[in-house]
Amino acid sequence: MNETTPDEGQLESGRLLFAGSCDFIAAANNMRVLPPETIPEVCFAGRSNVGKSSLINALTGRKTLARTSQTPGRTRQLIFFNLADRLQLVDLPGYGYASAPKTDIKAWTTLTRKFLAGRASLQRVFLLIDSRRGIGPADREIMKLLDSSAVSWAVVMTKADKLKPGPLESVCKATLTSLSGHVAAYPELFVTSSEAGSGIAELRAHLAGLALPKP
Ligand SMILES: Nc1nc2c(ncn2[C@@H]2O[C@H](COP(=O)(O)OP(=O)(O)OP(=O)(O)O)[C@@H](O)[C@H]2O)c(=O)[nH]1
Ligand SMILES: [Mg+2]
Repeated sequence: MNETTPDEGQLESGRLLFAGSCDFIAAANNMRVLPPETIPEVCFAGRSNVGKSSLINALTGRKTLARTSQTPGRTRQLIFFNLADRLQLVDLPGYGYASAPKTDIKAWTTLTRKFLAGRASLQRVFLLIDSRRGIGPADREIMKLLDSSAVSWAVVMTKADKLKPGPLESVCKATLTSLSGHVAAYPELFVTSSEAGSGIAELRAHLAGLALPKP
């Protein structure tokens, strides 16, 4: 399976980045109230309930930093977290929640589109895909949006603990195949479980490569 495999030094850099301070900075529901673009940023996008907030909690090792929920559509704003003034993590509202009012979907698309297109500090978008579902129609729409926004993006498979190794490998293969036509897509997958902790150290290592160096 085409998974990222960082070396010991990169793993250690990732560990150190996330061992430092992590602070909630801002919650924004429009472009006028976004925090300043002072340090590199990465954001987490994906369907409602895919596990964006849980992933941020697993990365930061803080169980209740980002609010998670059984109810899809919990995160309705762009939530900014600052890691030791080296990297900002942005938790985006989920899309594709079937019973969300049309106006909500439109508001999400408008705000997210603006954010993705106009945020100079944004280094990478992580598109989360539920391992049990694979890429769906709503994800394909977002992939198109990401391609047109000129920001590089990578896929993170979530909830890997829910599948046995064989089916997990199949869904990862199919996902990688779908990525091949997207030039701005990182050609490897991050396969994670926020519940079991798998793949989290590898993703931290990758994020450390996008962060400002340790002072
Ligand atoms: N088994 C398992 N469950 C997970 C994992 N990650 C998240 N979940 C569960 O999935 C549900 C949704 O998780 P959230 O992190 O709130 O999802 P979200 O993408 O932030 O959702 P919205 O904010 O609504 O867009 C919760 O019940 C989590 O406990 C995982 O790795 N394994
Ligand atoms: Mg959330």
